Amino acid sequence: MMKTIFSGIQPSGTITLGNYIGALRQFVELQEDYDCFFCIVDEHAITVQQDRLELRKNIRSLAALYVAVGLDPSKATLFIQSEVPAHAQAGWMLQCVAYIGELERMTQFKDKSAGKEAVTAGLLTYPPLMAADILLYGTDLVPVGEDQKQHLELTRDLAERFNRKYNNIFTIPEVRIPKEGARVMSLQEPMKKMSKSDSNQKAFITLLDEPKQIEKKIKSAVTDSEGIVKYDKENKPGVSNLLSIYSALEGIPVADLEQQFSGKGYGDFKQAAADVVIKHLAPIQERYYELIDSEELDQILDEGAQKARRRAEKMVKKMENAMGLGRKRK
Ligand code: ATP
Ligand code: LTN
Repeated sequence: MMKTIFSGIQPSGTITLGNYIGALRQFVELQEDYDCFFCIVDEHAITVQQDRLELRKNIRSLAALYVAVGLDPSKATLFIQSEVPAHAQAGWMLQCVAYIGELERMTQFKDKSAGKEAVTAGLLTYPPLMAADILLYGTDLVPVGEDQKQHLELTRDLAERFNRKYNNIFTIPEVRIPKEGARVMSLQEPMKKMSKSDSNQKAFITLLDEPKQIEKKIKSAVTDSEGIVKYDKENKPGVSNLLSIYSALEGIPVADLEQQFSGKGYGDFKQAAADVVIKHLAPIQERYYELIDSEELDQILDEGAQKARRRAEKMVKKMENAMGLGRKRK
């Protein structure tokens, strides 16, 4: 039987080149060989305050981008998390399996709650909901960027704990992290990951940025004063990040790029990197604008939700049964 893949992206802004290289691009390859579920995790997005109109816009925009980068609804199931109630139901049951201590140790929780006066309970219980997303589909493999590794380990722990305490119903999922570009860094603070919710717009490139914006952002990317195009993550994080982006998009090894740009300054290098990014995003953007207001997109999401619901409801029943919720049914 075909193995199952699940992954999700938050509609917390327009997705970045980091999300694309670290996650989305892998999805497109994987749909050929796996039974894939790709979700727009809007319930995860509301763990921090969102503007309702913005959120609605970002959900639709992410759906259009899923299709625009090449995900094919006849091969992969594309859907919105909140349209499949099983996620919230299973999320609650897994919250009752998770321990507060292990949730407090999650680095994403620590980062996102640092310095905040009011932190929602949802931000803390985000990982059991993520575990629910994954476990509901009997997922074998979860393709994500490196930052999600810790959440995947917790998902495995929760699945094993549930299997031990209640009934052996969950498949233990494996994580899949890309070799190249697993961690695209901020253009402004290259020691930090590129994030779509960064307050500095110049720190990230979104998939919908116009060529002029892309050029401007890459030209103002923080580098160093050495003037040598060389990969050295410790001492030259900015240049190394641009090299990684270039290499990941073009499939050219970093060593070849170093050679190609030896003796050239950062100006030439940055121009070439900007051209590569613009070239890769152009066809995606063209397809995006065809889809964004189309009925086709609604149809894809309706069908995706229906398929996901059918599959996820079965697992919710098994979970309820294992835990003794409700009444016994034949
Ligand atoms: P936010 O800034 O709202 O926390 P995010 O940009 O970190 O969001 P997510 O929606 O949390 O993005 O992540 C979607 C996918 O993209 C995940 O698989 C994640 O690992 C991957 N990803 C996110 N940022 C990067 C990055 N800088 N480099 C590589 N992969 C990334
Ligand atoms: N936590 C992830 C988004 C996410 C996810 C998932 C990824 C939610 N549910 C299930 C993979 C599988 C993030 O912040 N990138």
